[in-house]
Amino acid sequence: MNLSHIEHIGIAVNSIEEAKTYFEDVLGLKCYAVEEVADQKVKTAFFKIGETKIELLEATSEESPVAKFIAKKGQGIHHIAFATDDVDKSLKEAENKGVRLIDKEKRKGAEGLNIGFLHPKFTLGVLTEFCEKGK
Ligand code: CMX
Repeated sequence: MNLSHIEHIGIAVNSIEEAKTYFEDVLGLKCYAVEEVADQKVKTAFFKIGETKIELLEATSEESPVAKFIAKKGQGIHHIAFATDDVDKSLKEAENKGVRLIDKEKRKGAEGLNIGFLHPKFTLGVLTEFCEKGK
């Protein structure tokens, strides 16, 4: 599988406004974008460090996967996203190796990226995402 780097780490938070102060005031990172992804029922905030981003995730509805995650586990690391040159191909490869897919094919995520998720029950409990630059 042609993965190049960790594209981002998603962190579920109760409030982006409150969480931002830790990343900005303590770690000295700069929030460069805030975006709502209606399809995923989340608001996101992005910070960059090297090639990797931190994506803060705040639920916009009680039905959001992030709201359910926080209700069960509290705030914390929600998913890890790997950069690939072809999300559909990476999903197919994972499926062929016995991993259950959440997404059968790529869809649009934050920042115009194409994304696809693997089921955490098949990835050692770590929700895993593939990302590629939007085509
Ligand atoms: N990491 C690890 N495990 C997770 C998880 C996560 N982020 N989210 C849910 N789970 C686990 C739950 O703890 C639960 O485990 P148990 O059965 O042992 O209790 C199990 O998965 C089922 O969880 P659930 O709360 O009943 O939720 P669903 O089955 O309805 O959905 C999942 C789970 C992973 C399929 C769903 O959250 C999903 O489709 N996630 C992908 C999309 C997403 O998370 N979008 C938000 C981010 C979008 C973005 O980055 O832009």
